[in-house]
Amino acid sequence: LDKNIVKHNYKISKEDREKVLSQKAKILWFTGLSGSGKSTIANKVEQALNEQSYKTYLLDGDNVRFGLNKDLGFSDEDRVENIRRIREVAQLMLEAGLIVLCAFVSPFRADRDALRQAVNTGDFIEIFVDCPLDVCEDRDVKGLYKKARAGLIKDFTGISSAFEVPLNPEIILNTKELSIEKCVEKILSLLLQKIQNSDDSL
Ligand code: ADX
Repeated sequence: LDKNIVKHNYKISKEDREKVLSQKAKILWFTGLSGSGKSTIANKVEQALNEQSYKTYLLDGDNVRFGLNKDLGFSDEDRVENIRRIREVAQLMLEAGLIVLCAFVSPFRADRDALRQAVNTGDFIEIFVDCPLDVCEDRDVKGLYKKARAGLIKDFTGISSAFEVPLNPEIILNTKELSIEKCVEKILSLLLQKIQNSDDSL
C-alpha cells in the first residue's frame, strides 16, 4: 500500500443509499463444487428478487473469469486472488445498497471468512451448495470432470485441488436431495426474514 494514499470520507453512507433504494443490502455467497448447482440456484434467486423489485447483482465465477479476473488460473494462489478481488467488488456493491449474489467455488475457508469479517454480521449469508462429488461428476454438465480425471485439467476442485467445507454456513442446500425450487424457497425465506428484522428505518 502506497504511504501517500489517504482515505477520503464519503458523505453518503450505505444506509443513505439503502433508504433511497428502499431495501437492505446483503451478500448471498454461494460456495460449492463445480456442478453443485450454485449458478443455477443463484440465477433463480435473483429472478425471484427482481420480480419483487429488489435491486440485485449476480457475480458468477465463470463470467468474472472472462473479464476482471481473466489473468487468473486455478492454482491455490490464483484462487486466493480471484476471491480477494470478488470480495472487494462485492463489498462495493454492498455499500451501494444492492443485494449481491456471489457464485464461486471459493474452496478456501479463510477467503470466505475474510468477507464475513469485513462486513457487518448479518449482511453476509453463506450458502453451502452441498452436493456429493460423485453426483457432480455424474452430472458433469461442462465435461470438466471427465477431462480432470483424464489428467487434462490440473488443480481441479474435488479431484486434484482441495475444497474446505464451510463450518458454520447460514444455509446448507443438499442439491442431491432437494429440488431447485426448494433451495430457492429456503434462501428467500431466510433473506426476507433478515431484511425485515433489520428493517427499522425504511
Ligand atoms: S474459484 O475456485 O476460484 O472460486 P471459480 O468459481 O472462479 O473458482 O471458477 C470455477 C469454474 O471454473 C467452475 O465452475 C468450472 O466451470 C471452471 N473451472 C475450470 N478449471 C477449473 C478447475 N481447475 N477447478 C475448478 N473449476 C474449474
